[in-house]
Amino acid sequence: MEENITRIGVSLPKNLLDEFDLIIKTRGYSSRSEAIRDAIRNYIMEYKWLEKEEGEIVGVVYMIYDHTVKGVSDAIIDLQHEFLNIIITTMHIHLSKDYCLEIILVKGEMKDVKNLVDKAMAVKGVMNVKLVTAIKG
Ligand code: NI
Repeated sequence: MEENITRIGVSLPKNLLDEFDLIIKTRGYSSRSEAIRDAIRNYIMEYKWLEKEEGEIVGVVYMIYDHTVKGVSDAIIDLQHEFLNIIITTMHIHLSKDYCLEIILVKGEMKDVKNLVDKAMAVKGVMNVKLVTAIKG
């Protein structure tokens, strides 16, 4: 069945697109549009999953960021102080000359964890934020 298709124009940094193209080629996508549709579906699914969860959880928040972006390290520290009631511990790994990985162990209400994740995603210089929940109850 043919879906209603809308065309959109998107501006992307070249290196981001190059990397995306490389991945979709490896995964065997026949077109970039198809891969982008899948990526958007995953993004929506992940968001909805986070929306639905309630109650107390134990989880790990991973975030990758470029520490050379002005203010990003301070913003991440400020954020963690804001959420100190749900943060058990934090591990920082220097991935490369520019990139850092922050692993935050959290325990608390899902809505608070989600709030932390949303705010982390909005920090300029943060490239990727993932939440993996270990226990939900
Ligand atoms: Ni670092």
